[in-house]
Amino acid sequence: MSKHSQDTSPADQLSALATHYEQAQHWQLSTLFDSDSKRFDRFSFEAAGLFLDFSKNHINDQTISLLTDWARACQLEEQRDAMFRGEAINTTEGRAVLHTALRLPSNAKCIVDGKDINQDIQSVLARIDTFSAAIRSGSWQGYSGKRITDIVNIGIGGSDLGPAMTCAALRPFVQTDLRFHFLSNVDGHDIDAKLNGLQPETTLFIIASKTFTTQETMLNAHAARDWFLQNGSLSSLAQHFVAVSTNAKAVAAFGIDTNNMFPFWDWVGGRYSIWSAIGLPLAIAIGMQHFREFLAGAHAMDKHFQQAPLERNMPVILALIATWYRQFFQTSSQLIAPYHQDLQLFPTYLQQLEMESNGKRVTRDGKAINSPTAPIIWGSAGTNGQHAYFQLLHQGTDAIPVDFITALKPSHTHHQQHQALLANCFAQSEALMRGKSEEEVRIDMQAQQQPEEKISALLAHKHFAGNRPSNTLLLEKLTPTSLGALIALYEHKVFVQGVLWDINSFDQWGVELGKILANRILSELEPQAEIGKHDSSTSGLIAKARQAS
Ligand code: G6Q
Repeated sequence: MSKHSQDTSPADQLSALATHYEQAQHWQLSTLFDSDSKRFDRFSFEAAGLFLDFSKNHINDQTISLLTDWARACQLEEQRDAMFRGEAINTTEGRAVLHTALRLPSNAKCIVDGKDINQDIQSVLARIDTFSAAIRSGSWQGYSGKRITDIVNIGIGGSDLGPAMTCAALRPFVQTDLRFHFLSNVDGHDIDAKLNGLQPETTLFIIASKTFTTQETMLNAHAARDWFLQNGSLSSLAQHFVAVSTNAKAVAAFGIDTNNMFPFWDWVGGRYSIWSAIGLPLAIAIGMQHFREFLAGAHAMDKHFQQAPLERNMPVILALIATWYRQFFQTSSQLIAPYHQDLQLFPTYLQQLEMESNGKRVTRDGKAINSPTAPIIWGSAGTNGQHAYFQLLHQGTDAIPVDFITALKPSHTHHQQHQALLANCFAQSEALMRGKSEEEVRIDMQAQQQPEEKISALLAHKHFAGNRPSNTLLLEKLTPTSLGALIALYEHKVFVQGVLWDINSFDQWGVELGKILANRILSELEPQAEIGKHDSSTSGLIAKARQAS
């Protein structure tokens, strides 16, 4: 920490960083490695069971010092502590942000407005425990006396992505005689695809909606109810439909017994809700003991985030480096590359977490932000991406920072595949960083006795500029504990970036306009309905749909 970083303004720190960038933009990553044999040791550390190598980045000690000074000047530590204390930091919705309380140890206290909210949390967890155990053991039966074999989660956004991603990620821990399905899209094709082959007598529906008013979820829940009632009776609905919501009134109006409703609270944001009753499908899938390990993994990361110095604080380092690129190198996207097939949905999950949280252009006070904010988050499981879009990473015109994520120990016995997976993961970050000079291409081609004419023609095509940055995150193994820590790591990374940009990371007003217009257009799609005023494109499309119906 430089002497007065807490007393200087964020603007001062940014201008110091801008001056530093004048040099840093010319650094070659390969030279940084060649001139410092200890670079890996200096720019890597372990936290909450995860290991982060951030050495392949355009940073040196001074960069980290300037970036952490900037974070201090933005009062990161104070704002972090305010979140954990339960202050209403989601100012536009007047809400506290307390997903971290959901993963506290059972005996911890979390006093908010004079009340220990952990008592409520633990009592919901106890109900999840009882219910999930009953489904897993088969003591909870469908209307014909058979055990439940298929669980369909109906929800969207934060009420879908967390359960879907985690159930996929923890596949080896899922009870083998249970199948999980995630119905989210308001698209009949999705309903048909998900319900096809299911038997009403052995199917449980979890209607997951914080508000219990979301159009897609409500339409799909009613479709599922109708499908069920073709065979089952109204009186048996309680054995086949449960709800996860904050809205008991709407749950009862839908016809679900509120005894079968698992509540959560308005201080749990949708995209931060996997730790709440929204995690019910995961608890059923992996059992309560594993679900508690998942919560404990996240809690370990919470402690690290609260206690570690900023220079050795994993979410802080991830956030600072990502913001360094976005703000100064003007990178526009960030690739998430999990080299673990079970993490295939993790990039999609992070897409919501980062882009919905920090895809904003005004500060918490509503003033315009003069720098780029959240980048585009994208990605899919490696090695598949290597045979598709990695070409652009290596030789395209944009530099795209990558987070490689892999596990040192697999949950399978295919040793050769595992070694090949790791080799590819490490090779990609090396290739992106080091590249291949024209001279190296020439030497290779000459060694293969290629004619000079061909060498000249292909030199530019086979050249890799390199100097492309990445982080590598290593998990010992993908387990409930390490997955919990991994998700919490990115949650806090997003929080830190929100602080740096002075964004409210916990609202999402940008999704409202489309919802309102969709409702208006919905009524206009009816054949006789009057079509309101639209641009010619929208009116033309509505007319086309009406002609086709
Ligand atoms: C998440 C968002 C959003 C939300 C969905 C579903 O942070 O708020 O993705 O989770 O719109 O909302 P409901 O749970 O209320 O149906």
